[in-house]
Amino acid sequence: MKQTRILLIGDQNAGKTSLINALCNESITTFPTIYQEFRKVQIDKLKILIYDCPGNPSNEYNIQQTAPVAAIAINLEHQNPLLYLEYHHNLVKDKPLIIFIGCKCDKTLHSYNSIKQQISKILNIQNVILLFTSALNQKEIAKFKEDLSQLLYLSGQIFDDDLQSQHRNASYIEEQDQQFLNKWSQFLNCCCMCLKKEE
Ligand SMILES: Nc1nc2c(ncn2[C@@H]2O[C@H](COP(=O)(O)OP(=O)(O)O)[C@@H](O)[C@H]2O)c(=O)[nH]1
Ligand SMILES: [Mg+2]
Repeated sequence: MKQTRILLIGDQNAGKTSLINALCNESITTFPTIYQEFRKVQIDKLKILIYDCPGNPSNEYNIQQTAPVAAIAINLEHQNPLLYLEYHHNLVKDKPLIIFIGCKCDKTLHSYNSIKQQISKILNIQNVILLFTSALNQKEIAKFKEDLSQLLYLSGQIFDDDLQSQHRNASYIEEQDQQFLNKWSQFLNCCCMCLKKEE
């Protein structure tokens, strides 16, 4: 088994959590992410740990994660989806691999090439790695999985799972914390739902 870690950031509502849900065969989400969550995605023999970040960076938003890969989600539904691109890129520009993910491609008027060119121009980088996908389209998700795992293998940013077991304690504590936080976030989501109903 091989594994890697991805820090997933980008504007609130870009479709980050829905994309992870789709990768895990879960339904798309309608609630904002409150706390940085730690999710596991399996693509064949590659285990990917994805840090799903809330849209607005706060104290809880830990950018200094051990993830060697950063993914910046772009909301293709927006007329100007690259408004905060520079800001997000600045947060992760030290990562060895940065990829851009155009989310909600089922709902866009932007073309792949024009988004790629704009990213290149705004950030002044030559080799922009851009993937388009839609959490609503199974075909798109299957293609995304294939492209993502190929990209990760090619980049060399993957590691033997044995390495992970040497740090079993650290990883175990992290996962326990995560389970606790996930419960909290579910609880808070329920509260939000109740408040909405009362309004
Ligand atoms: N049409 C369409 N809507 C999506 C897609 N992904 C997410 N959404 C919707 O966009 C909104 C924000 O999604 P969410 O995953 O919470 O975004 P996040 O804040 O980046 O985690 C939700 O209302 C989702 O239902 C997609 O691929 N296509
Ligand atoms: Mg979210």
